[in-house]
Amino acid sequence: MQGRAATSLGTERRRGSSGFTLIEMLFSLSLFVVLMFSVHQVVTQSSGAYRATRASARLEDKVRQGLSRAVAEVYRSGRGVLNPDPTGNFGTESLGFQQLVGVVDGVPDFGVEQHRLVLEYDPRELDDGVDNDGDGLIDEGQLVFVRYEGEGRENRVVLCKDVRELLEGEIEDGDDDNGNGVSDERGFNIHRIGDVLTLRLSVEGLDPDGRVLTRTLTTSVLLRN
Ligand SMILES: [Ca+2]
Ligand SMILES: [Ca+2]
Ligand SMILES: [Ca+2]
Ligand SMILES: [Ca+2]
Repeated sequence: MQGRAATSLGTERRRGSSGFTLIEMLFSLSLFVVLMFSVHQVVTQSSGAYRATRASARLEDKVRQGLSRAVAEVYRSGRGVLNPDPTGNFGTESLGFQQLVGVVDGVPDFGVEQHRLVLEYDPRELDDGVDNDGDGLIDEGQLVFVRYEGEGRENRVVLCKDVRELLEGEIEDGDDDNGNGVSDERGFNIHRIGDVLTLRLSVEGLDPDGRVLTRTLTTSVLLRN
């Protein structure tokens, strides 16, 4: 009895001096490690989700801005000054046009200056199915506005980069794979039905894991006659 009492008193003294027994400390430590690991996982997952959301939002901004800039140039055009007239099954990715400069006796005056919206391959990219410039995108293009085409004062403005080679959901097979009424359309396409000019744009980017994201936007403009 005396021995057990001495042992018991010794345990109490060890607990009293350190606050915890060795087993309690090990248990606390392992619990702490598990908790920290869980917190780290949650933080990593939420920052990954945050970066993915940011990448998606940037791409949506990009396609919206690109298409808005194209519309801002073409909305002052008229049905009779489109070259080529983008009707039929295919529309066009290169549209020449004139812009309204005034109205004479109730008749729109489109002037003589020629402008163009055109989808070109990125200058560092070739049409070869390979990512030549190593940015993770294959055969990507850029949407260009050519002001005063063919004149000495001609100037070119890139309205949107990283344009998809073909519009989202489309493959080059002569058919309308994505069901939008136009066949084999490029990543930028203009198509006319009656007085309505429809512009379509698909852009690409990479998510934080390097996967290709695509965003597509379509808008329509009512043409003047
Ligand atoms: Ca590329
Ligand atoms: Ca290429
Ligand atoms: Ca289509
Ligand atoms: Ca097709």
